Amino acid sequence: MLKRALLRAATLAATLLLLLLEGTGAQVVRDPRKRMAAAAAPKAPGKGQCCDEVRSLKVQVANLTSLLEEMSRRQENVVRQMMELDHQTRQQEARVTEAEAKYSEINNRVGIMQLQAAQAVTQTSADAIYDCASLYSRNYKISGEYKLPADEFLGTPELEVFCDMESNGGGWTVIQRRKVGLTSFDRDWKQYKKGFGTIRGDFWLGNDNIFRLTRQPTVLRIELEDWEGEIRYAEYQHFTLSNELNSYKLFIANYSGNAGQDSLRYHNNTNFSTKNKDNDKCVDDCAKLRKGGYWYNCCTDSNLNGVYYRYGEHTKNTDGITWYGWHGPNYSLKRVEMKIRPQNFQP
Ligand SMILES: *[C@@H]1O[C@H](CO)[C@@H](O)[C@H](O)[C@H]1NC(C)=O
Ligand SMILES: *[C@@H]1O[C@H](CO)[C@@H](O)[C@H](O)[C@H]1NC(C)=O
Ligand SMILES: *[C@@H]1O[C@H](CO)[C@@H](O)[C@H](O)[C@H]1NC(C)=O
Ligand SMILES: *[C@@H]1O[C@H](CO)[C@@H](O)[C@H](O)[C@H]1NC(C)=O
Ligand SMILES: *[C@@H]1O[C@H](CO)[C@@H](O)[C@H](O)[C@H]1NC(C)=O
Ligand SMILES: [Ca+2]
Repeated sequence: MLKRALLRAATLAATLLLLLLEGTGAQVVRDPRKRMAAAAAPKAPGKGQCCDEVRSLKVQVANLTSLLEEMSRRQENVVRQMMELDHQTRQQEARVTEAEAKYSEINNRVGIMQLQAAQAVTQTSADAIYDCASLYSRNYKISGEYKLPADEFLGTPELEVFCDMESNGGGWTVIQRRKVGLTSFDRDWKQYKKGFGTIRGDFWLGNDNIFRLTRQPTVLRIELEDWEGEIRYAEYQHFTLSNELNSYKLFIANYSGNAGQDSLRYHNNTNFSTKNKDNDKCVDDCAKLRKGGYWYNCCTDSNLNGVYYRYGEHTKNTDGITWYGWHGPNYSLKRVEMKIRPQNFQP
């Protein structure tokens, strides 16, 4: 683009030069007598023709000069834009490098923690680790990914979990997270039973695992964030699931928080439903309507395993990640985390 502009400017300059020559020297050579006559007699007929030509040439020269000026202005603009782009690219590169450095630092920290946790487990097998709260009480106080050991007595395998060791005293085992929005939560019974997703991103820990973790008296904390960046929470001093035979029925009690009207209460004492298992209390098939697995009643006062809608799309549907008590039935939240810890936990 720049090259073409320069080429055009050069062509114009050449044209200009030609025109100037034609307008002055060329004319003198062409008809010297006429010129002399014109000088001698001002009213001679040749003079008007000559001056018209000169005037027209002057106009053309003026036009071309302004064109040239315009061209060089544009060229300057292009150069400035290119410099600006270059600057932006360098800034972006710096930001990516910074993010990468942070990511690998966090990765390292978590890696060390995992190693230490594993060692701690093998060294003191008498003192079992049940959850993030037991890790916290052994001084693992950095949030991240941990491995809970297999429980030989229950016959449960080892379990990867994400521990939130910071929020409200720490010791939380995260059982659900929505924040990236690329993992579908419209899954079947078996997948909700086992769990799915990635422990650092969006996931459901699995109904069997949640059941296993809530056999001791357990607190549930739900953190919600909207697209304006505001954060609210709902906490239940008591939270349990039934086992699979009893359809993972939900039991919650003693709500507190600032997320408006308690929007999980409506789902209390309700069986879990998925798209291939309608256990709700409705003639409708709530799991299919709301596109998630949840303790559907008829159907929802909250739908934390609903469809992830991004900003701009987040107010248009009723199957999103909703919490009616805060933003109503048509507002899909930006981030949700559900986390649990024992009632007797001491920060
Ligand atoms: C010079 O520009 C003016 C207006 O921009 C236009 O009317 C005129 O025809 C141009 N003259 C020549 C010789 O290009
Ligand atoms: C919940 O599931 C259990 C068995 O899994 C069943 O006996 C009970 O009727 C169900 N409750 C409702 C409300 O569907
Ligand atoms: C849930 O139901 C039980 C009774 O089964 C009740 O004791 C409890 O208070 C209810 N929870 C809420 C939050 O209303
Ligand atoms: C709810 O809180 C009250 C008062 O603190 C307590 O008496 C009751 O046992 C709690 N209920 C449950 C199910 O934890
Ligand atoms: C929610 O969206 C549905 C359509 O998707 C619309 O019929 C309903 O009026 C909306 N409700 C509110 C409260 O905006
Ligand atoms: Ca139904």
